Amino acid sequence: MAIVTEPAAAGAPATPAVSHAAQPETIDGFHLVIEALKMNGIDTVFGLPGIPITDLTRMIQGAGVRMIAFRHEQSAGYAASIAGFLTGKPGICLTVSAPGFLNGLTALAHATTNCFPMILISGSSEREIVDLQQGDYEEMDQLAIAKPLCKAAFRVLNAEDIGVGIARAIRAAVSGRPGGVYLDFPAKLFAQSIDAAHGRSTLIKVVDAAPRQIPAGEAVKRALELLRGAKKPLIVLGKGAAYAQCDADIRALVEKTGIPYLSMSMAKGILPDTHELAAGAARSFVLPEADVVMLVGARLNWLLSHGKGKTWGGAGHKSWGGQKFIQIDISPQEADSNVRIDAPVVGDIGSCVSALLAGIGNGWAKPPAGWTDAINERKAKNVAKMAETLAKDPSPMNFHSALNVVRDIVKANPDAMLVNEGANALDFTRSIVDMYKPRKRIDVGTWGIMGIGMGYCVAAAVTTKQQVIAVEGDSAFGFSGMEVETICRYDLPVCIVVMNNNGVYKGTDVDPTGRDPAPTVFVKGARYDRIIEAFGGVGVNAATPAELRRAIEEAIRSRKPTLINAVIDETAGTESGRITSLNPSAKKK
Ligand SMILES: Cc1ncc(C[n+]2csc(CCOP(=O)(O)OP(=O)(O)O)c2C)c(N)n1
Ligand SMILES: [Mg+2]
Repeated sequence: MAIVTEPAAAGAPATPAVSHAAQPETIDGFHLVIEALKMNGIDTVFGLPGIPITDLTRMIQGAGVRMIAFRHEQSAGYAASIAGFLTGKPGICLTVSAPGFLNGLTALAHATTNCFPMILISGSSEREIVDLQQGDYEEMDQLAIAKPLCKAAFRVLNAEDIGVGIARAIRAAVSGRPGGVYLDFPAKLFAQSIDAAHGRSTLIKVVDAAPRQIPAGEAVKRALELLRGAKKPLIVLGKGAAYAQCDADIRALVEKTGIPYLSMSMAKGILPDTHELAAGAARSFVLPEADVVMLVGARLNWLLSHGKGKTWGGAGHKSWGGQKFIQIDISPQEADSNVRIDAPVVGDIGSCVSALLAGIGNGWAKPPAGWTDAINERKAKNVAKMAETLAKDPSPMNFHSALNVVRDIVKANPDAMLVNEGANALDFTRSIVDMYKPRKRIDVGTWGIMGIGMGYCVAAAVTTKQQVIAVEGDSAFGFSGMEVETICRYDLPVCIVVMNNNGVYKGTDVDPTGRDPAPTVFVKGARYDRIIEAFGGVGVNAATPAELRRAIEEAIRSRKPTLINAVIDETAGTESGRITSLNPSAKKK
């Protein structure tokens, strides 16, 4: 006998219209969402509860999926974005309507810009009220707002469509060039009850979510011909190469061809920074000198001076330096974005690199010794100069003497995750601290964004289970500092080193009128270490490299949440770190 089930009102259980038979098993939107996520291998959700998703966060936890609750959605979003980068699965961030959604949106845009797979799932208010602009609780047309900031955006209105919505979101996030996806779940969706067997039959386990994209044979041949003719070849590894998780093949590509390589910040460690073909210490020599440059998952954006100008040996600030480029990228639209790409190789990086390796075979002629010798000479000189600087022990401690400690500790703990943000605190760490393994360094990314710090720490600890070391500018830390409570609450092995130079770039500015503190300076001698003590973590004030070393080593030994206030000379930094020239006012000076 057929039993008709009325659609449930929000929050109310479904009522059978015929009562003299056993009630059919029903399933609601909450559970369909959770089952769809679990079915697709989602084991962690980052978010912050509130209407209409409070019960969802509880049920997620009850269903055995890890629900990591933050103090601010932006941190939850950054955590999801970097979890996506580290695992290749979409990182999930769950937020409440309007303000919570907006707080998560920066991270969604960041994920899209950085090509990290992430899904922002947000509860939203009632469509019929929102669309008539009748002033609902947290009213906002979230789908429309999210659209320009993500790769795809979907709204699900019916419980039967939850499976399709989640499947589409997963595919959009991880296939092709990964990115951020927005999924809008209006409050009513969660309470809809439908027949359980039917509901479950609508869920989709996504098959081959990120299909391989094989490059065309002629594209590979064209690239190899160009590379074969090069006298001064160079490989540039970007974070796309790290994301691809084809580390052994990338290493083989470098070693079989003998071509020196540069690693972009988050590509450091795909091959160890100490590898004989690492050219990072001679960057300003190899970029203008190279004749053929092979970009592997690296875009010619501002971080590579758009592939032109003085950095590349061009006569003027926008002129082409004369290099020929091979670009391996999953997006066919990436080539020619800034300069001519002579040999685009379009496909997923794993497939492209293995196709190149097949074409290279054995016995590839190494680049002329003149090229590699000249690089090695520059490297030796710069490494010696750096060693001299690092050996100094000034008082107060400066970035170099503090980071020399971090450098040793990362060398001794190559599996540790390194989170890094700030200006000087970022640039000096990137150049001083060598990385030895892939996907260990995570930082401000394409935008040079402040605020990723604590969210990244949480995600790195949760997804990798490794020790996390965060090197944070004191300004950078402030953007997400409240999440030290989250780190303590989940008892994560995170050691935060706040490079405290009393401000943004430096702590020395003054208000010319003498009224207020200058916009770049903070409370002098602040004790960031005391913040973590409020939540039961370990706080240490370190004024010397020896104190800093002892504190980090103890944090690693104990795996306790630790915050070290590293007292740095407030005069040591420079305006904007390495990118002073991007400041219009600094340029005029
Ligand atoms: C979201 C965001 N807001 C502002 C900035 C501008 N900004 C760049 S670096 C920086 C802070 C630099 O100071 P700090 O973290 O203390 O590093 P330091 O140079 O002092 O080591 C700021 C505010 C940014 N990059 N991102
Ligand atoms: Mg600072």
